[in-house]
Amino acid sequence: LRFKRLLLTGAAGALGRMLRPRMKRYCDVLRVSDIAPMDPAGSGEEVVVAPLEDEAAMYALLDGVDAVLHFGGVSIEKPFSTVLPANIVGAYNLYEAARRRGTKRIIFASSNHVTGFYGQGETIKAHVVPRPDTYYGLSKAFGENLAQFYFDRHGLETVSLRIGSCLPEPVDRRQLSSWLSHDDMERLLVASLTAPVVGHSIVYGASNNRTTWWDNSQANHVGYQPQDSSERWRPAIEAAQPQVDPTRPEVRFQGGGFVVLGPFPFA
Ligand code: 15L
Repeated sequence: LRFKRLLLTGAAGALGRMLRPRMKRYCDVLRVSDIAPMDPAGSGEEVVVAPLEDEAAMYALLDGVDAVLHFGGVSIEKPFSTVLPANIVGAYNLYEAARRRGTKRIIFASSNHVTGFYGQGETIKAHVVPRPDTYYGLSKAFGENLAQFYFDRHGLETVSLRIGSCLPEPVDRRQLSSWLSHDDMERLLVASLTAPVVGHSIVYGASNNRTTWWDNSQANHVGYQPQDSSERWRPAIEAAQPQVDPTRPEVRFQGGGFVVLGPFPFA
């Protein structure tokens, strides 16, 4: 697997910083962008400061790019006025620039918070009706719809990744189900970049955990095969965190603590 140039947006973020050295291995040039400070360019890297809400900057950013890993934008719940320019206007600017530049494929860092109001007792497939749990989750649902529209209208392909909890290791009970290891994140990106035909596909980004809420059978063609599992952390997590009241919203719903965040807390 070798691309001429990949673009990684959100390179200063937690996942961007983890992915930058990993994804460099799959391309001649890795272009990285953010609005926050980034490490200087190493060999085979290009570092570009580009606000997602700046249409001209995004058009310049997409020049010569084979595929995009879109990890830029707001990654947690914020007021709608903060989410709007970064995640909604920004996603539009990215797709419009990619269309005009002829970019072939975008891997979109979506989130499990698109479906955060499904219950932790349910197992859902990617094609269920979205039930966003936050303005943040709503903006990711918009990004997925945008991806579908740009595929249907323009043939620009996307794999939308409904990422669970991508951390070095799981740290709470919820993450025993939602955890995605860093190595599995890399496997997910490689599969998403290399699957011959994806159209617009949606894949939940979780490791091969024993407990899961997500059934990826509608995305078998992407070829993602997770290798890691949260199971070895279960005894320590369950001992340290006694079972909490199952009627509490953060325990009832897949979105966990997100469902009670923000300006209009769940009542
Ligand atoms: C997300 O979408 C967030 O970006 C991340 O910070 C985690 O909180 C994750 O979801 C999660 O649900 O654990």
